[in-house]
Amino acid sequence: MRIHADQVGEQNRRHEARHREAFDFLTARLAADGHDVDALITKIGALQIAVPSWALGAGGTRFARFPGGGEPRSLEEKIMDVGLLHALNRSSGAISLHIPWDIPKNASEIKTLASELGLVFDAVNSNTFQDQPDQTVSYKYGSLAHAEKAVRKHAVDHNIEVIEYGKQLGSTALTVWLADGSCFPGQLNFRKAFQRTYASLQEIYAALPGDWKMFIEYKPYEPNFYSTVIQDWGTSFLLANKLGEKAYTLVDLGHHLPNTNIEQIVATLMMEGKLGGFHFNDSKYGDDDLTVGSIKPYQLFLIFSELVYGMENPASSNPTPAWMIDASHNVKDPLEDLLQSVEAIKVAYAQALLVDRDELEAARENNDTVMAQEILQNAYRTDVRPLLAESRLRAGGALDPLRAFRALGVRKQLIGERGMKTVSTGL
Ligand SMILES: [Mn+2]
Repeated sequence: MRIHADQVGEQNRRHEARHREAFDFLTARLAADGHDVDALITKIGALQIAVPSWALGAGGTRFARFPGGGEPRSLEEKIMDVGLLHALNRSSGAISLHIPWDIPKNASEIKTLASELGLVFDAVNSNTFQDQPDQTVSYKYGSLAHAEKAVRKHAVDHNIEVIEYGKQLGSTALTVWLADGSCFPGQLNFRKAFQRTYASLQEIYAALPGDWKMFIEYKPYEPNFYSTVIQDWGTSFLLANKLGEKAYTLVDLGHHLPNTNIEQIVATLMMEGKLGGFHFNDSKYGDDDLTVGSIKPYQLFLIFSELVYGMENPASSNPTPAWMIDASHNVKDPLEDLLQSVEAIKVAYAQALLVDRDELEAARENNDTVMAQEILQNAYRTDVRPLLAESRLRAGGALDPLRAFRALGVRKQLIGERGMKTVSTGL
């Protein structure tokens, strides 16, 4: 199924009067505070967040999985689903593939379909955390860090194969996340595990095309519960620095121990020009992969405040990070969940754009703690949703993507086309 412009227009007419009232009210306030509202809307509209190919079906836990019906059965259908999101919010214009779950069998057809829907291919993701049915070696005790050279080589070759698939589709980045680590004290020689990982990554790095980046994702625990080889941003940063200028750290919001100050990590990585990728989700306890902004929206705002500062004051080699959602949907409709996540990301971004940087710096230089907090929270407490709606309207999207999704009966149609019992590849 596809959503057409006239369907979106029809939905928008129902909400237009209400939107206009809210937008005019906010515009007057922001303009009085010295903001260029059109410039804000342009920036908000330009932020595109990639959707991972594994997030389009129901996610499971190790206890159970409860699919909701109409899940995409193929890579083509996954791309169609991202196309539906993008038609509604005009902000999900990229898809991030996971190999081998989503191997493009006919790259040129896949590329054509994506471009018809206004989508590009974001970073490609390798998988060395599970054994594939035909695999001759096992990742049970690691992949790039494995004690046996044959296993390391298999994992290196897989990553190089992923790069080849990415090249066919026009991706320009490889994300490497390793489950490598140990479950029990004494199991692993930390130094050897690091050195093997570094050597394996060097081989993969050597296969990167000139215009590609490598994103190194860290995680403190799970599936290994005692140690993880790339456990934190410092280890990822160390590897990225040793590898070279095409290697960057990737921050996944769920990959931190409770109460870690993620915004400070972001600030440091951006200062060094080494923040390459970003995975959005939210969590209460661990890597819960919940809807972005559902648990800690203020933390998300503080992180975006540092991201905006970093982008406005770039290090010489600083790229704009690749934005991606990395979430799992156990009880929600995956597409509705993704619409909510994109909205939460853009709300935090828009609020961060409202921070008066000059006033904030003045307050900091004067040790005016009270005013520094006021400035941040004034921005955070602004209801910026009319700005997001206006940016969607100007881009041909829906004023209210979630309500349009329901009013258009998207899930019902998908179930009609694909059936109740379909299962999407992924986690
Ligand atoms: Mn991730």
